[in-house]
Amino acid sequence: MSTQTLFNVAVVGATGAVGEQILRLLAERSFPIKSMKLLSSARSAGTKISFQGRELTVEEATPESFRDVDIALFSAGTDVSKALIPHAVQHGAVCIDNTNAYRMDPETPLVVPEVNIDQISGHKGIIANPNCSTIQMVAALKPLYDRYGISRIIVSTYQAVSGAGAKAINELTRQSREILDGNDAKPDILPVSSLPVKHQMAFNVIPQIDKFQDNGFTLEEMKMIRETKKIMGDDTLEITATCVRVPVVYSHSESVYVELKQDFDIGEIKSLLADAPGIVLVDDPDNQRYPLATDAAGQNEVFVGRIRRDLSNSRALNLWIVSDNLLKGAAWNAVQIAEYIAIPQA
Ligand code: NAP
Ligand code: 3JN
Repeated sequence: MSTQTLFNVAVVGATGAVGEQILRLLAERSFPIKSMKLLSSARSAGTKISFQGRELTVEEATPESFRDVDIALFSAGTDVSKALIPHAVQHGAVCIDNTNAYRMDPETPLVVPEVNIDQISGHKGIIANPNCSTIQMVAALKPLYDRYGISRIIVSTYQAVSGAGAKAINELTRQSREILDGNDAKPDILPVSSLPVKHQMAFNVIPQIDKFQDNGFTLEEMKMIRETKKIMGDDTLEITATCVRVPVVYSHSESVYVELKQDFDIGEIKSLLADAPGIVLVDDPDNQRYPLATDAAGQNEVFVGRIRRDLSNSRALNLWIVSDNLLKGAAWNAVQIAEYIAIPQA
């Protein structure tokens, strides 16, 4: 009889929107846990969270929190990851980082299991989870990349407010009520940036996610561009992105134009996607069936539809890609990686 190895696990950002989903998934999937440590800032230290039927107390995350931790999942922002991950690694923990802190570090694998799980074997204590908008796009495009090659991608995103954290969800709800009650909506959080200018999110569309860079793109757009090239292992890929916040609570949607390197058959494209791991094909225009944010919310998969050959370029196609940004875009991708580390694969 084989005995399963159990792990001391820490979740940093346990009180946040992503941390909550990580805890739910670890419990639901019976992750092999010896002990669980819930970490946050000093603000939430002392909060009680129920995990696998036990009430655990949240502790403030400090460099010493990682003594005896085997696997640490970080989703408390880039600054926290930069400050604490080196200590966690020094204490021997394998860190799965949901933030931008180490994604482009050449020593750190940037992993979407369906695309490049082979990369994790080279980790040096840190494995980075890509940005949510990147994850769902590369998961859907990988089968096409492998079969035909991809030369160019043009993506426009329609991102849910939950991508900006629990406070942004509250902001959309509050503003929607204010407007429906006939009052002015008071902008407070979005767009999240260091500048004091804020915009109404309810009944609006904001073409800014994260701060602007010197080249006129936002950081979210640059994350998509750089991360996609790193994950695909292809610096020659031409990519442009426009990232937009929409008044949706869960699931990011993306309109993606892709130029392939070879001629293709649209039926074969659909079959490839229907058979791809983690992808659900929803493409039945006759019956008005296509991926919807509301249907993807709460699901781990990436949903793809509206697949059609481009009218201006016969080697290009257009797709609509939708996935729950807190799940495949963050928590589920991280838990998948944790399972690859912890559980011997068949
Ligand atoms: P959130 O709902 O605002 O939660 C933030 C979490 O971080 C809370 O648990 C908070 O604890 C904790 N935290 C904040 N400052 C801290 C500190 N100094 N030390 C320790 N913990 C601290 O945000 P979220 O949506 O869960 O996102 C959290 C982070 O995950 C983001 O900043 C981002 O880096 C990453 N993320 C990644 C993706 C992705 O695309 N893969 C998607 C979403 C988020 P308190 O309760 O004490 O404030
Ligand atoms: O806004 C979204 O929809 C996704 C946001 C992701 C995010 C938010 C704050 C900080 C990130 C990220 O994952 O890239 C970060 C960050 O880690 O820098």
